[in-house]
Amino acid sequence: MIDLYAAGTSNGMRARIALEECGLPYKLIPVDLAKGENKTPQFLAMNPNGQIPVIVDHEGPGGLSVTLSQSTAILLYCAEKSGKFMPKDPAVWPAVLQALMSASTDVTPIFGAYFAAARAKEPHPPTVQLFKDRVRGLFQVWDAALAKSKYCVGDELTVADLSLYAGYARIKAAAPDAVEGMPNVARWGDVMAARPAIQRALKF
Ligand SMILES: N[C@@H](CCC(=O)N[C@@H](CS)C(=O)NCC(=O)O)C(=O)O
Repeated sequence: MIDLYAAGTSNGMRARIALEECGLPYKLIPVDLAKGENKTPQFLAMNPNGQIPVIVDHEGPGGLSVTLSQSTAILLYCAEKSGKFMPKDPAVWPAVLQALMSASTDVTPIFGAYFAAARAKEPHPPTVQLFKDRVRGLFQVWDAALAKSKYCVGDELTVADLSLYAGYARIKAAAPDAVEGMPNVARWGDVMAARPAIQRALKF
């Protein structure tokens, strides 16, 4: 059994999507960020950065317990443990890695910056617009890629799709205009949203 400490943010969703899609048994332990539950001594012992998501796999490699933070590390850990969502053809792996990192390290943090700027006590409109334009720019590139393939990389659903969908779902809910007018992204988003595991994962 795996314990998942998370909240309904894009990083929290990424970890939960990974567990659900990989079919790994887990228990969700909700963490209330507004109440500072991520800064308690118990939580900091698991992740000194005081951030969700964190998993504790009581049956990790060699039967030992593993504590892991970083949503993309959790995603890759689950994929490796279950043998799912890694490309069958090793020649495709570099493209999947590139797509995965764009989804995890471009989309989510830039959206996080946009969200923080937009919700600041005294928002600075040009800064808010700058980050929103950056999010749009990233998704315009995804829209062009998804015009040519069913999933992020070819016809096979991989860890890259799971990562990108976590960011996309959050952006679509919180700032829909950042991703509107992109028909191929919308088509891919509908395919992902129809997956029962994704639907379970997004219910925080
Ligand atoms: N790179 C990390 C980022 C984790 C992160 O930023 N978590 C946020 C929620 S999305 C958090 O816990 N924020 C609370 C805080 O930093 O105090 C990951 O991918 O997991």
